[in-house]
Amino acid sequence: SKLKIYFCGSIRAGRGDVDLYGRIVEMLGAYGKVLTPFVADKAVMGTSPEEGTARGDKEIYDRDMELMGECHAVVAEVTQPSLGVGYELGQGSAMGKTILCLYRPQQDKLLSAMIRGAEQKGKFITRDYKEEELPKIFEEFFTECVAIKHKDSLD
Ligand code: 6IA
Repeated sequence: SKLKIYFCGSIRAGRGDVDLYGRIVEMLGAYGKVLTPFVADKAVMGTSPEEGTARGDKEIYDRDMELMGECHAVVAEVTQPSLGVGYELGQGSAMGKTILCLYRPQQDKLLSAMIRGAEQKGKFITRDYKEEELPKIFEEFFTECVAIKHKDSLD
């Protein structure tokens, strides 16, 4: 079976990074199955009335928590602060998931201490990055942190 990856990115908190999410999801595809492709779907704005009715919030929450329970690894782009992403990271951490947070340093801003301060070697990692560094960061994360724990899930 294939490694299952839960990708987190801002939806209702703002879609400014959605194109980047798309490139990340594509890169993650080399390591496993991304359970949350909708995070990178440009058609999903999170704010349109149709999205509010087509799928109730409780349904979204229940489904996402089920997927979180199933995954082997969590990757989150945390530059655009999002309540949903912060919540997912807290839940994933409580479930013992191996987590990588990706942050693009911004002038006059600091990443939440509840993310940066959650650091646990090999288990909850935050990386400051530039996009061109992502292939190396993913290679390290999946070989050094995830593969060791989920040898049998890797192809
Ligand atoms: O608070 P935010 O909306 O920024 O939270 C974003 C995070 O919550 C993402 O990482 C998602 O995993 C999750 N999330 C938030 N909204 C949705 C959602 N909306 N569907 C699935 N996961 C969500 C409806 C889209 C639907 C019409 C296809």
